[in-house]
Amino acid sequence: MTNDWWKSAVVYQIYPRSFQDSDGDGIGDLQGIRSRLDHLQWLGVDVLWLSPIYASPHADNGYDIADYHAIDPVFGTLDDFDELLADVHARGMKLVMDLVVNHTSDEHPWFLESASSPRSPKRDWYWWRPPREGFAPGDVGAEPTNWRGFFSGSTWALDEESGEYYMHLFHPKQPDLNWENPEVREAVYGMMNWWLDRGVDGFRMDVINLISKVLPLRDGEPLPGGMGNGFPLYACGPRIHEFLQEMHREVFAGREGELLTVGEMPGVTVDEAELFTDPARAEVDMVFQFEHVDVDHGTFGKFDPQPLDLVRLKAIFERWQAGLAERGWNSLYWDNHDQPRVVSRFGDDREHWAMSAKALAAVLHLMRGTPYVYQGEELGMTNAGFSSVDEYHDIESLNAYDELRAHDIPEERVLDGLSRMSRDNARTPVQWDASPHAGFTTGTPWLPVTRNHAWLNAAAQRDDRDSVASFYRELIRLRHDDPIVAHGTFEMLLPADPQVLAYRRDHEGRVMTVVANLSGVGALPEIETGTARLVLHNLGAGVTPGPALGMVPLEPWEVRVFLAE
Ligand code: TEU
Repeated sequence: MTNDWWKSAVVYQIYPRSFQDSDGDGIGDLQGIRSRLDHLQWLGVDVLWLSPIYASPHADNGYDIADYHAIDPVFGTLDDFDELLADVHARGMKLVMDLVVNHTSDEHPWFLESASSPRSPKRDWYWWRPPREGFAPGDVGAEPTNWRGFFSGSTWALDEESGEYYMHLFHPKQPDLNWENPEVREAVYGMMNWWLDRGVDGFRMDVINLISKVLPLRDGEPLPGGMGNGFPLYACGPRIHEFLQEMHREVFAGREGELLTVGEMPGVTVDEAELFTDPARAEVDMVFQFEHVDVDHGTFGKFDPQPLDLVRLKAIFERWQAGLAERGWNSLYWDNHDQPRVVSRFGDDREHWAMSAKALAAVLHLMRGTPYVYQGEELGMTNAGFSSVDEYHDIESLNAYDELRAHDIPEERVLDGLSRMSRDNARTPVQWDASPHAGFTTGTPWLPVTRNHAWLNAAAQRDDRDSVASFYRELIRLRHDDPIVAHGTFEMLLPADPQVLAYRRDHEGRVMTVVANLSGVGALPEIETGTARLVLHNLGAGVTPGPALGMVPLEPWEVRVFLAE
């Protein structure tokens, strides 16, 4: 296997809580995943990425880990894990774990020891600070810095016992580890090697670009609403490359060609990503950037979504494709457990549901990079359609509701933003069939199944060669079979066209042209494809589209892929 085998691989993300329940408790589990491996093998994916399955109090659905060496009982046991891993390997697939080491749970023994006393030998495993000078513990403004956290509110929580504060960029039950402490790094590397020695094939690294903070800790620039922007003081900090290169030496060295490592990096730039993913620097194989999934954020952020500006989105893709063309590598994704469903977000989940799901899939999968398919995306699963705040579970959404309402944003507008952007949209159970809970559970699902599962489900699509799932399967096959997809160059076409996303791939004299009308009205892209043959389209198996482009309008949401040999 070559060291960069992942360039022609496709990764499938499983959010275990919502994938398949096997014991009727309404929560997905490891044995449930085992029962669905046929679907994943049929789809043709190469790698499975499991969102966290470790022991956790689930304050943030498992991204708050209390024991890195234990499987949470809701998901099963280490034996269940070993059985799943053996099945995945027997089927020729790989399995990577979610590595959450910017923070632990506040119920992790490391934190319990650290918080037990200011003189604890583990006090310096986390970020503890006295109140701001001139303030008493608990005073308004006493927090050591003015940073606003990812889930609203301060990034500091007060420990009444000691009168000191501890840092948490996310939920108060997710205290940040102090990576300046070599004991912390050594413990993390030891845990990572324990999982790799168990047979795991790599890691997705949760917010890994946040582990190096600028010292000394200080206030960020003021934000509207009275807090400060700490992000420049903890994102891609001064020692981040040093830490990742040390991690590579201590964990990945000697395992080249076997593993896949992807760093989730909020706010990462193309230039930074080139450094992180340059193979010569031995840091990570690829990163998850956020520019294309932040493109529709409005005045008050994510929950103020704006209509898609396709020209802006194309410029983002073009910049990332060009920036990592020579050195480094892109990941390619629309969906994950933090993002709304792309067919509802950037497509049309009503009149042109299947066409738009397929067109969005094609333009992503045929770019240069490693594609990630999030569970249910291959079915064209849609947003949940929640209308009341009581239907939401996600801590980010619930905190955002409280914060926005506290700033007198009308409830109707807040609920509209939640219904379109909440992470819960991605966390409804996978829709396997038309039965009462879509075949996900025989119990009561922890989050309700979306009603359209009656017709939108895997069983209805598996044997339909025109289904969304069959289209994803064809895209994955194309990546496996034709090197132009993984290794071809990339050139964006029609950059200023507000409807059409088109680009050209070139490999050893062969040229692939992808042209997609990402709008609900007809388009007439000025693109000549000469004698190229049509190798893929989304008009249905029984349809033969008209002659080469430049002469024939594209239907709403029509995508065509041409190949000139
Ligand atoms: O997400 C990191 C992150 O940046 C998210 O907060 C994301 O920006 C936001 O949810 C998008 O609206 C990772 C995990 O993927 C997420 O599920 C966790 O909640 C978070 O880290 C803390 O571990």
